[in-house]
Amino acid sequence: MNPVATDPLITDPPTVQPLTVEGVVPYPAEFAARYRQAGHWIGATFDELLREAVAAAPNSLAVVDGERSWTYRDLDARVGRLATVLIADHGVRRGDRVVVQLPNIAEFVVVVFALFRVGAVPLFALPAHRRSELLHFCREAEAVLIVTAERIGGFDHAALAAEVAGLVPSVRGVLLASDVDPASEGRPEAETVAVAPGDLAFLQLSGGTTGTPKLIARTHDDYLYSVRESARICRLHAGSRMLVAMPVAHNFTMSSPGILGIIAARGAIVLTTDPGPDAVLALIERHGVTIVPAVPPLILSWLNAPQRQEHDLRSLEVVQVGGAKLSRSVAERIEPAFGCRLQQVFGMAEGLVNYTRLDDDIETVLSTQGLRISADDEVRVVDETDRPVPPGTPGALLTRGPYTIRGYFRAPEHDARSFTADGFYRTGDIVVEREDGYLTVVGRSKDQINRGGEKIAPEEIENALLTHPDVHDASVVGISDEAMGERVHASVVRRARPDGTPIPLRPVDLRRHLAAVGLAVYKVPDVIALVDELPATGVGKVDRRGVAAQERNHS
Ligand code: AMP
Ligand code: DBH
Repeated sequence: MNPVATDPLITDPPTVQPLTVEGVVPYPAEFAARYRQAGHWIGATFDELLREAVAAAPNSLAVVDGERSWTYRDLDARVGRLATVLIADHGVRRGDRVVVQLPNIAEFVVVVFALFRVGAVPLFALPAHRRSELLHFCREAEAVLIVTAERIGGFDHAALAAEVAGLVPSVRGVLLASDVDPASEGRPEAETVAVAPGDLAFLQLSGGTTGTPKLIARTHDDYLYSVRESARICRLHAGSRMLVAMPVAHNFTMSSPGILGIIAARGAIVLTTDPGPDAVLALIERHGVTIVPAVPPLILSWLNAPQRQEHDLRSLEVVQVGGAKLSRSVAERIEPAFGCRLQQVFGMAEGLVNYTRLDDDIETVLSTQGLRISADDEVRVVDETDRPVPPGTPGALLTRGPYTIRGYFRAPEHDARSFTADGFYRTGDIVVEREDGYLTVVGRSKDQINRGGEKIAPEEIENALLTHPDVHDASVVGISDEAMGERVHASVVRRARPDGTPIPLRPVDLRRHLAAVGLAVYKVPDVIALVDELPATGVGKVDRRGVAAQERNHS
């Protein structure tokens, strides 16, 4: 035997075996091989992404939050210290799930990258989530830790996290943002384990269409591919500065190209907890922001702010709008108002992301939601029987590809409905595809409300309303709204007394009830109407379109 080949110092290091987390639906082996061969999956991890940025640009600005600004070196030091704390003080191990509920503060970046370094798996909760959602996330994911801020927007998240931790046996503790950077200077760094590129990197949320929100498991390999390509498509560079005014944990602001794309480009992330025009316009000017992602209601509020004229916004290169359909009339105002390019972004946490390109003609930018990232994104536009429709004809969008999941986390029954037998995700969006592959979103077939980019499953709210003892029946629909696109409208039938008269119950009682059961703030209906009966379909199921039509006739 050749002694050289067995010398451990000169043989290839053993490749790290992926860690199996039960309930993650893998890509079929032949597809994984194809995506590797094509160079999409390069076998890297998010910790490596940060370490490369630190090595290449240690003194470049990485994160700005209020008066705090950190270089890549600063960020890396904080990540290292927190990784030690996570391992040594909280017993966090590779593969462990950790619920992260933080506002747009610098600690978010530290926490997420420290978890990546440890090989643990952040689950991205939104600040608006409450007990109902946090309980569900912790139970579904068997989380070991909750990371949150003491207060967000006046709400006591520390108390909520402590309550949830007390109710879910897997949760061993709560880490508060104020303890994220302990004075542990000089403490020896705990040893981190190797992480495989095929490992589960994090759990993202789906807007969902059922009673409980679904979790989306993404790997380092697949997500990094979408991040790198997004950074290229959006022309990020070392001088890019992204203002994050929407919730930073949203899939859009994480990856399209998001804060991860910024790190790939060695640019800077500017965070704000105030998405109002005063704060946003001042920050763009002060920090020379080049790119800003927004949902349509946000962009509208910035467009309509008279003080826009008073700010020097010339640093802006691109305003990205996505998450919900941007109306043409608003789209037309963006380039003149901000003096930069508009980019429409149509994406989903499940995978597929489409962008209008920065050199597209203005008509394409105004009238479409863009083109897929990758030539290997398979896009099918089909009729009710899953047969392809010709270009230019509306149809349901199905997709499969190198960064689109093959199934939700631990939801096999749901997967049977949300995926085709050959692994295409049923997006629930009705689109028109142009000959050249550009998509325009024209409607929706899924039972979901898109409230200014926040996705809501009517069934979840109906179930919450039905837990009130005086509610006999409830139906929730989206009604169209100028600013938000859609608002949440609930019709509620009260229980009757034995003499047939309804039990007194006011909308305000129901709002209180929904807050008490711990429903996320944005899911509480904008309108609650007390009605005598719900319109029924032939088979006795509530006719959602009927309720929406009734409502339109009233307003
Ligand atoms: P989710 O699956 O919860 O990540 O939400 C993704 C969904 O948001 C998509 O399937 C669309 O319904 C919607 N969406 C995202 N971006 C756009 C856009 N630019 N225009 C219209 N709808 C969008
Ligand atoms: O709405 C979304 O989920 C979304 C929008 C734009 C998204 O996930 C994305 C870009 O990546």
